[in-house]
Amino acid sequence: MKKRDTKRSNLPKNHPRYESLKYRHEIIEGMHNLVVAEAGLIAHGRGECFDYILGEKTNEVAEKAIKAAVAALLLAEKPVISVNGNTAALVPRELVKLSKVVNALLEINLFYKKKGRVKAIKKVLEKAGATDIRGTSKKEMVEIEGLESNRRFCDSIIDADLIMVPLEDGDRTEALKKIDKKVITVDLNPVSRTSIWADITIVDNIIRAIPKMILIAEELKEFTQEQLTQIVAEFNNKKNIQDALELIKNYIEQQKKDAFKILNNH
Ligand code: PTJ
Repeated sequence: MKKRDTKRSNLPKNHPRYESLKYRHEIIEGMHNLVVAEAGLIAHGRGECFDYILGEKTNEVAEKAIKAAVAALLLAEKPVISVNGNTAALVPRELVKLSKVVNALLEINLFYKKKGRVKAIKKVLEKAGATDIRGTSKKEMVEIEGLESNRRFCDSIIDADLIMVPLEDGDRTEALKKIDKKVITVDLNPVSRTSIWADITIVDNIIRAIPKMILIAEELKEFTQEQLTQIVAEFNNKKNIQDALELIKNYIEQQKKDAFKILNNH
């Protein structure tokens, strides 16, 4: 039987889509190591599609949300960053760094239950430098009311005032809002249920958003509580989601024009 090609170094660095191939590779490897759920590959593909129609860059709309999210994390008393398979495979070191800069706990919380997954993700986070990882012991867990999925089991999330839930599947943000939690998400789909329900929606790729959040956090750490409160108060999530949709519309219009120029010259 042919051996699986596991080396990221086998990807041609001069390939025009090297970055995208690199992250696909991380997701596929993550699936082989139990970190990523099989459905995580499909979720990644959906993310790639939205990223494409956003121009594959962090735009000014995302930057506004990132600033508000970091300010909210710095203001929170008990912030928690929820970690799933895709985020652990794509940005493990960055998640750990962000949790340290904003003083948030990391909690593993999975939609797809499978023996060995929590252990595999814990290992990845520990390798990335995490020392205090929540959500690893079923005995410590409580259930969030009104939630049917495996995400209902949580540890420090139940006591948190603010939870960051990147790449979510919908139901949980709604359930968290019903128990008065503040929610931040990173989701390339501006109209997913999570995006609509969250208090702060960062419409950006997690691979760009988390490093940017770390940079902004280093800067905002020096701000006073009043200054941070003002940043959060001035942010309007509804307007930001509308602006993200407007950017997508404009990008597609431009792509249409560019494609027609080529097609008309065929
Ligand atoms: O590890 P688990 O078991 O907790 O499962 C994780 C996944 C992601 C499989 C699970 O939460 C899921 O099925 O999510 P959905 O319903 O596919 O939603 C994920 C959302 O994240 C979608 O709106 C995607 O567009 C978006 N997304 C995917 N990749 C990225 C992304 N957003 C930001 N950055 C990405 N790289």
